[in-house]
Amino acid sequence: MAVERTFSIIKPDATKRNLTGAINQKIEAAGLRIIGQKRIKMSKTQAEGFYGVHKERPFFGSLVTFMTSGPVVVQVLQGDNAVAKYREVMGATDPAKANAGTIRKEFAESIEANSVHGSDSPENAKIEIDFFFKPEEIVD
Ligand code: 3AN
Repeated sequence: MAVERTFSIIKPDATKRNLTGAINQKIEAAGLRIIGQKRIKMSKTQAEGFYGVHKERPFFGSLVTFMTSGPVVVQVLQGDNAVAKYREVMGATDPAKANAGTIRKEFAESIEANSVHGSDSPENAKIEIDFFFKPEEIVD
């Protein structure tokens, strides 16, 4: 299997409840290595840029407000099949539909405040990593 990188965000609902460590434990237990990590307050411009594909969706404004409402932890994860593997570890977007043991099933509050983001393809992972990280901030 190919070693890949994916981009992760631990969202404000999770940092607020001190869940960074518990989420990192699930990530590492799945065999994914955290090779870049920083805690930031996302600006409105960053959130609007990052979620640009959802610009026309009815929840866009609310999503931007939520993502800028508190600290987030942005991460680069590396491992075999990292993109698909992390999406499995996260669980479905809607926590009510997420499988047992997933981050969203255990921790998410709602479809919006769903604790984590993970890239949906290797191509988007590269774009998202480049959006938030300088090369020297990633150490594998
Ligand atoms: P995922 O994060 O599982 O890839 P996307 O890319 O469809 O899901 O959605 C991006 C983010 O937008 C979600 N993580 C969630 O916070 C928010 N979101 C998605 N669908 C809804 C919805 N129906 N209502 C409110 N927020 C939503």
